[in-house]
Amino acid sequence: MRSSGQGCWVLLISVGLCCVHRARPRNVLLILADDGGFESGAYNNSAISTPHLDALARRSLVFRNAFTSVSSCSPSRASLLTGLPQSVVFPGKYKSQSPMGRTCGPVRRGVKDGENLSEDAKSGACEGPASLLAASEWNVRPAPGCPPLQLLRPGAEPATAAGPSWHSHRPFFLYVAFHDPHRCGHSQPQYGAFCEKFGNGESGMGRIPDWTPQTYNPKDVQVPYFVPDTPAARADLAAQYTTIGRMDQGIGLVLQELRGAGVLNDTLVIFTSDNGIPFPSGRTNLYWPGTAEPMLVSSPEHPKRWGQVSEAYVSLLDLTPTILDWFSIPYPSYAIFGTKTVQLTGRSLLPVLEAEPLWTTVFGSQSYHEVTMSYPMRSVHHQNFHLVHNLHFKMPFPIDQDFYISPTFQDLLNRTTAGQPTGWYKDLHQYYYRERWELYDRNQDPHETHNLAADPRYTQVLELLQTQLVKWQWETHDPWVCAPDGVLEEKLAPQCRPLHNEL
Ligand SMILES: [Ca+2]
Repeated sequence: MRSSGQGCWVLLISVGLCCVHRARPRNVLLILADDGGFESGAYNNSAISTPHLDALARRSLVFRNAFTSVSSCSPSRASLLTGLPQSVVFPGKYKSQSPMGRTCGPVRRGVKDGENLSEDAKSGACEGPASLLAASEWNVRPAPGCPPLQLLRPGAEPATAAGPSWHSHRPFFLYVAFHDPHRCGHSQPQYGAFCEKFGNGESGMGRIPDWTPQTYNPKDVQVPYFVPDTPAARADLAAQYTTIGRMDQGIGLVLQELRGAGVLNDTLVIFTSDNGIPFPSGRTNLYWPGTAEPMLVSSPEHPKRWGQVSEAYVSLLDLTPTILDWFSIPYPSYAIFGTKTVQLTGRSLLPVLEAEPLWTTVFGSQSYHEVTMSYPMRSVHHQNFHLVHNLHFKMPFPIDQDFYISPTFQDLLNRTTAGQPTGWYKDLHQYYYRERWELYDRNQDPHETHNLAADPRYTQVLELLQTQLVKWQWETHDPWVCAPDGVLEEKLAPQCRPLHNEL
């Protein structure tokens, strides 16, 4: 499947192993949606058709409490690939100047215009998966002098066409990151708010030959609680559903390729998304809609867990240790800030494939989305409680260009200024102006609308979660650990020095 506009980009990394003694190599396929949520049959949405995700879920452990650690595209991917929170990765590479660079911090993320080609590819050996792909920033193409990879090519004969590459003795880590279902109305409005028309065969839209578009009646979509129930938002969701269908069919092609090549039963397949859906309280927020993610983990070695649901609280930060463990690769030891050795704070998910753990805590952090959107937040989920620390709570919450122009938000603005009912669970004033501490009991208040931080009955809970949060910030070398009422001074021993700024 060809991708829209900026398209999907595929990163293929061969993994050199020294310690694995299997007759056949273990592989990993990591599939990432861009701004994807729970719009799939796998998560009980009966209004959308996602047969390939649903089939994958039947071979997966389905996580109900999976969270991204940061609610923005690039920082999320940087965290995913490093296993480190965004507050570590981005300041480590860029200080605080350019948080939205389209790179992934200090990580060598693969191949870009040949500069990071594998040694195999440079030599023209064309052996092993690493030599087969060269990805420019947004597109995929064969490495120079190497045969084209059949993956995603319409009409390919899967097993034989994939050829000797898949039969290499070398294991692979295949990272397939779709552009769908990201919005594109701000950049390519001619294709629709979600580029849902791109490639559908209509005049001027081009045709993606291996995509059968699915269209939806706005009356039929399921409107999440955090989205206004208005005709504009329903039309927006219907467009989103169409692009999720495009991704779903793409996932089917990828899985069919691996199946045809005979490697699916050696491959750990993970599906998740980088951040919440691009609607109010979603992407760029640390509320539940901004950070809760679908996560399917399909292990061919753990069929007893197929189709089961895990309640464990897990994070995208857990994927790096999971993948390293799958390959029996020791965790890396290196420093970003001078002599401070970074540590993976995530946990391998492989034990969860054996038995349900009692994991109840995950952390989140957000500093920027666009460079003008400095609104640092930190959060912790602990059991049913969710704490958000809004460090810049005196400022209005910032809105990104992409979301601002969306039909849903424009309709919300117009209705608000016209004094009309918004059909929304909040109002704009509440959305823009937030308390410094927000504490929610998601058992009693799943929509996170009743802030308990100032309720004396929850003082102990508040203090427990605050303690957990600041401990995690110190452990992860968070430069914002003292904000907003102190300054981090690091000479001699790191400590917070008071600002006396009346906070
Ligand atoms: Ca994203």
